[in-house]
Amino acid sequence: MPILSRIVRSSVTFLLATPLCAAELPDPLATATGQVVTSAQAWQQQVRPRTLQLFREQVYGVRPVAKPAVSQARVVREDPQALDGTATLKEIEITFAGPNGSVRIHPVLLIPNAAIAPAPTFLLFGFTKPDPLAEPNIKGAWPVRQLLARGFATVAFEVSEVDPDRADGFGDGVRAVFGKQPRPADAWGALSAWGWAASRIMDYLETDHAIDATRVAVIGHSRCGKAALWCAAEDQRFSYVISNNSGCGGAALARTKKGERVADITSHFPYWFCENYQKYRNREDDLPVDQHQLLGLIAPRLLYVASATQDDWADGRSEFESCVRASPVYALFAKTGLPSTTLPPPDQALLDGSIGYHMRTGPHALTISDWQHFMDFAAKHWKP
Ligand code: GTR
Repeated sequence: MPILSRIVRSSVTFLLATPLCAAELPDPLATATGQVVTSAQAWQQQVRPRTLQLFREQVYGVRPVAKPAVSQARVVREDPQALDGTATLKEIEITFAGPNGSVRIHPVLLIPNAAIAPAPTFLLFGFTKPDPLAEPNIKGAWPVRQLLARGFATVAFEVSEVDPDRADGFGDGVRAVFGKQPRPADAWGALSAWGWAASRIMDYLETDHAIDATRVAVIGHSRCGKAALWCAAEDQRFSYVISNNSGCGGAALARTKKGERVADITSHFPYWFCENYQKYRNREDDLPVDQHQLLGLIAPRLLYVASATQDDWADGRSEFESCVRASPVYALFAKTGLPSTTLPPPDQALLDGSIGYHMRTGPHALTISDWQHFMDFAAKHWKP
């Protein structure tokens, strides 16, 4: 887009965004006919299925298969004395077989040896091969020792093992195993494929007696934060979802956000979404849904959205606004979503509602300090 129109557009967006009038966004409580529901049951029956379907058809794509008939998980390596004897490490191999072949992924699970009961677990969508011995790095930290010390188990997988994170990756991943050619305009994108694989890891966790499958969180940073949100919208077994700096196509509002827009993300990363999403380039107002409704699909479960002060591309203010706009769904379940409608000062976490939030000082990254808040939120709300 020419620079001038970009500037004009973003200043208009800014004016609209402060304050934002509720009528400009789809109502997360409205049915197809515009009727606003007033009970959790009515929302579950009349709003949730339709909202989910709209996100499938227009944004992330429709999954061709739920749980595959042939999906095998086995522990290929076990070390009961990992990390100086503090943890049991299990390397798991999961094979997905479909009409066009098969794909294998290798998640790594660590369980605290000090646990006396099945452990609550953080499942990380990883950019790289999971390595519990690596120093947590700035792109997608996995602070294994800190998690274990607080009694959490943790499992990580590399998203590219599921479906390669590149434009021409369709033929090499799980989407090719189950996909048909030509691909329909609502065929699933890579974000959905990654989330689908996390659900298959959940299938395994449900069989592991060391894990409390009622307390499994999915967490991802940036593109993986988008994938984690969509994963938990599709699969309600996850009781907690964490989106770190997920921005466009994640926690931030498509209509009013600054920084990255639908036109940007679908030019650089078209394969993350279904093809239909491209219809909304420079036409976000025509989207039948917006991202606060994605957050609403997590209700009444725990949700944490984290932003960063220097991450203008993701737009932390918009991520916060989205949490505010999702909160009426939590209210239907007699829960407080976000406990405040005012953006908190940097580094001050809002932990009292069922939606947690903080804006960390610094750049686009997943850091140990982000994780501390996510663990604090779990310790506060995640009761056995
Ligand atoms: C950016 C992209 C964002 C975000 C990020 C990442 O370039 O525009 O939407 O997902 O990459 O995943 O690192």
